[in-house]
Amino acid sequence: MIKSSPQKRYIIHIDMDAFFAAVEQRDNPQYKGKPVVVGADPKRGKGRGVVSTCSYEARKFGIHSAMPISIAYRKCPEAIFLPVNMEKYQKVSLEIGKVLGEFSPQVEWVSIDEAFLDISGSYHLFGSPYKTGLLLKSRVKEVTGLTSSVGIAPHKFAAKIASDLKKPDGLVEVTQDSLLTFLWPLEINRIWGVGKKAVKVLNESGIYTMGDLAHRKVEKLVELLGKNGEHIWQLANGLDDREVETEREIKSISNEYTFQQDTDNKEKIGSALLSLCEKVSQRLFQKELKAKTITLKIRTGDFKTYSRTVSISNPTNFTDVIFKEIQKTYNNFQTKGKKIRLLGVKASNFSLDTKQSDFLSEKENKKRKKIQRAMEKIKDKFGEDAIYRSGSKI
Ligand code: TTP
Ligand code: MG
Repeated sequence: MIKSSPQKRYIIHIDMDAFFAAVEQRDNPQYKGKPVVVGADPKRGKGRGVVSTCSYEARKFGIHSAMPISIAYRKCPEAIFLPVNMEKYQKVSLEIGKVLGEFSPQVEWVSIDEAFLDISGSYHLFGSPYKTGLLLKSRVKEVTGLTSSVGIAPHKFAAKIASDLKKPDGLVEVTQDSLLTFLWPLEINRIWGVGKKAVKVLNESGIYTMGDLAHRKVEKLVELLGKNGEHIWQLANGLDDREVETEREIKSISNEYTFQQDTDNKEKIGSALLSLCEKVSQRLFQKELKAKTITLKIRTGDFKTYSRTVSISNPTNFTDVIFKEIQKTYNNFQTKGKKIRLLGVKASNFSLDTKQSDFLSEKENKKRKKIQRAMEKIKDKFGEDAIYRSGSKI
């Protein structure tokens, strides 16, 4: 069923350009205009781990996020290789958050460097949706010294695609009238939920673009892709009524990780749990929330799913506190010799974080640095793909 169109909305999606690398170039002007790679230590091409991101100058050499660092080194040995300084990027992200708040009270963070804003009720203060986008970009530049790319559209799906089209420093507006002309020539892999497998299935049925998809019967899509088929058919037809969810409306924050192969390797399980806790903590921090309840989800190789919930006395958004609870819970879980297929960490039962500044107190900084170092070691050992869950496609 096609859902009825919601009332006229203007949604902005903003995504920072080459975020970690751009922050490093800003703080080290001698790196400006040069290939900069942020990620694992390349150790003259023999390092393990992956590229977190790289500057646009480095992208010209074929380097990209999640690429093994050894390959990145081979592609451009003269590049400037830098370690990930997550604390610094989180701080910048917080500054960006403040700027976004000037433009709308409805802001939803998707990851450390991207967010949606519903400007339907506020764009008139800035002239028009397009002018709002322009002003937003220039305020972000003014406050952080960084460039961003912005998409403006009647819904989240098109706004996210639009922000990506003219990177870096892009601004693309899609109006309700131009929505389908905008979407239909685009390839189907831009749709959330359409991964490599689905692309193959669709291609085999002669579906390559969103237009191809939109013109098929919805029943055909359901036949090919199951329930998700209906959702992507709606997106391709320009229908998306998902709201921009502000912090207070979010009931829980969770991240999951599926192992490439089911495992009972304690170190791999430990590193996945730590990374999941780090991501959940990062998102809590970003949304200025603290959680009172933490849930561990475990799926074993036989597809049975278990969840274990713990309450914590002092609401938190600190990685180490969450990780300690999760570790304890995992250790109490009886695997009965079964291997683990998936792990998930969920934080819920929120209270607003009123003491955000505590986060940056010296003591906490030291603690987080320690954790960060532990994570870097794990990344070095198993490769970042073992613990990084990207995929913020929408
Ligand atoms: P992205 O927005 O995907 O990438 P980007 O900002 O570096 O570049 P672009 O201009 O294309 O948007 O991710 C934001 C940050 O998240 C990125 O700077 C580093 C981090 N990240 C990883 O650590 N690993 C990854 O695989 C990806 C994709 C991102
Ligand atoms: Mg980005």
